[in-house]
Amino acid sequence: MRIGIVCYPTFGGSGVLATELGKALADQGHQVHFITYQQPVRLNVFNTNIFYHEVRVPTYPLFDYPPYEVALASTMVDVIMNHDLDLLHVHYAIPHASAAYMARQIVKKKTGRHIPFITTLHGTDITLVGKDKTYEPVVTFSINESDAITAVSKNLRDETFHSFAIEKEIEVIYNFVDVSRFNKKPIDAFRKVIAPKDEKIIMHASNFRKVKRVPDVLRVFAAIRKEVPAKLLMVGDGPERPACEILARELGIDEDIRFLGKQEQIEDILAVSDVFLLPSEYESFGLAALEAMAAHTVVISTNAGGLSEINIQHQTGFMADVGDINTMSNFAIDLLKDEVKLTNMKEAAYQQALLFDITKIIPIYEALYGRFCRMNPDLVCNTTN
Ligand code: GMT
Repeated sequence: MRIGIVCYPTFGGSGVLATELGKALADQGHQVHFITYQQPVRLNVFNTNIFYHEVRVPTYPLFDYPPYEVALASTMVDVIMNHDLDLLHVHYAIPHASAAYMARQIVKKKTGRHIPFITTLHGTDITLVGKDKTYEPVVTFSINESDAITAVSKNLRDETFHSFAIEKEIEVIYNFVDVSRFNKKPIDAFRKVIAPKDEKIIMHASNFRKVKRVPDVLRVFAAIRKEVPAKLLMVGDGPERPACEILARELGIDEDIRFLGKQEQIEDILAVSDVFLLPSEYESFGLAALEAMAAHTVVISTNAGGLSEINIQHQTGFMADVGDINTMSNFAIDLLKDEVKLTNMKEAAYQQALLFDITKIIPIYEALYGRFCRMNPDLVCNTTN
């Protein structure tokens, strides 16, 4: 098949997932065309089946806000027509679904062909941004116009039905992880630099937005550090980072924390970590947590959103209510003080991650695409448009 993938090219979960999906599809022999404004950060391989089409957004003095959605829809039309795409798969509804709708209408008018588009909902496109009344009508319309809609967890599917007037089925296709990439031996020299006295290593990775509640990471770490010698690695960057650096100093824990910024080799950092903290206000899925589990790192998180669909309480990790710093700290302290429990739980986390291995999820996407491929004799298309 010839598949167009539209996503944000950043370190965010939706862009990472979309890129890993495209790479895996290319390995299966499909031709994959990424359409976005920058080379996706995880698109770091050479594969003759992968194409990258940059969306250029020309500026003009009149434009206070250059019209990205128009440029994106036009690029989609160009790629569909010149590379004879079978379908588009857009990740994150805003503005990708409405741009895909527009591209589909244009191609239909020009050629009479119906180019199906599948929209995968990822989280904040629904729970935070999409609900805003400035965006809601367009989001509702373009989700409903999608030929198929998928959500990355049951929780996100339910949230979508709850917040929007959705008229068709939303299929849940869980996010995945390439376990073979994350199941790595720790690099001893790296561990020694971070934790020279064999301290436990705690880690957090995110985009440092409010929804991640990064100050809670620091407060949980401060409590752990009183009981267990430990170091904290903070991976990623975003608006809350400067305030967190100040808070770390105020809490007197800054000497035991390293802010590492954005990192591509996250698997090497996870491999030396014992516990991954994710105290988010909401996570539709928590791809970062799944990657941690695949690296034998125990996740201690909130029970918000879809996190309980991947992590099993007391078995593969721990969860507490949003803001319950005490409970998260106590879980971590008990675990880190008990070497046998820690080893067993790391293994349980890894076994759980195997259920979400890339090899299990890719065929589900391929089957979904197959339903819309023009070769399929039972073709299901939203042909009313
Ligand atoms: O977590 C973020 O803020 C980034 C965001 C994104 O759209 O890139 O992540 C969302 O999609 C990920 C991939 O499906 C999920 O694993 C994250 O849980 C989800 N984030 C939220 O729901 C806050």
